[in-house]
Amino acid sequence: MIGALHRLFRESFGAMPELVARAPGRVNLIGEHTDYNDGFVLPCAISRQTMVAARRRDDQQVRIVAGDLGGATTSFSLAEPVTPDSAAPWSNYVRGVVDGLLDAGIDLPGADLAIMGDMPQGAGLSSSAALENAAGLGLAALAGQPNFDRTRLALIGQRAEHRFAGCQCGIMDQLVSARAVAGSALLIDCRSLECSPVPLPDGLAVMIVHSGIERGLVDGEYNLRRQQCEAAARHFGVAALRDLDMLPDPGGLDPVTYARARHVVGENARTVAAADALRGGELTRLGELIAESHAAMRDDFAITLPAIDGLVALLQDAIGSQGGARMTGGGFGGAVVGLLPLSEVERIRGAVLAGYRTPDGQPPLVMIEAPAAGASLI
Ligand code: GAF
Repeated sequence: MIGALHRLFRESFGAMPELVARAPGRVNLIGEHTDYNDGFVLPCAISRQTMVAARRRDDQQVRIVAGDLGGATTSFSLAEPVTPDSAAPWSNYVRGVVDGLLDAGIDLPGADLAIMGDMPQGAGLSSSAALENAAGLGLAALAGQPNFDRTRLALIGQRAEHRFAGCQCGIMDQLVSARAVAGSALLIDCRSLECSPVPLPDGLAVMIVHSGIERGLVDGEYNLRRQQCEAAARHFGVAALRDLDMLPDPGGLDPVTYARARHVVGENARTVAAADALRGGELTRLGELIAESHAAMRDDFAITLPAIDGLVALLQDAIGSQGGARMTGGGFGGAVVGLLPLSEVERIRGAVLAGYRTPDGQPPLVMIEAPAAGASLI
């Protein structure tokens, strides 16, 4: 990919880039919709990633070319306030990061940027967080800060989502893409932002199956879930649902909002327990927790779809008691994750390819992942 990226940069801007930054996508093993409730998540970074090649300019222009979008281009000036552009929505992640870096007092030069990645679109594997982090790190490096603090980088990416993309997301995607450790999942306390690597046991495979149902236009549902969780926290008199170890009686809370809270309170406990099970190599326990997580996302949080439930059931049946499967990510499409013995990969891949078809009738994309490292300059 790096050769193609260099070529794109040279053809677009007539010179070689000064540097290339990369940031990975992620798959969340467990801990869904807990991050914006100040809770726990257990994602790992994946080998699929986004790269941004960058070169300083002498003026205040920022020019961007997107290799994955047929060479689409856009530009803006640092001399004026940076704003979202509805004509090039793909560029809003970069615009938002530029605005965040400027707001943080980073003295950004003008820049030429070329973007390229190998993330499947609409799979819910955080291609936007990967783009934010790669662009942010590349720009910070151009401004003389190649070791820019990774937590700060993640917070700037999250700010870009909130202000430039309209998604009131939590911090999980940006933080794991910025701070992941190769070979490990990351147990993140989304209140303190403490990240504890949890090494994956030898012989455990992470399988990702893209349902082919693209996540799209679902920010409204996502933001609604967040509002419901915040309403539940207010009702129970806590700062965030993280503060509840046990679910209280509803006390007049409507059943839908109560069910949302039940998912989050249970999911926080499941996530901490799953990190322990992973550390201990207890695949059966891990599988049970992951199955409970999926059931709660389906029944209490209402973010799965019948076709996704069917794919998860297929994978769970094929895996049996040594591991488990669930939908991963924000919901309403995207990917399913399975944890299973490495020795069973080919049999289980075969079962998935034989038993599931995407909405356009194709066998699904199946990826076997080893946890990758967080954002870096290359
Ligand atoms: C999306 C969001 F961006 C994350 O912050 C997280 O809330 C996730 O959905 C659900 O766990 O990926």
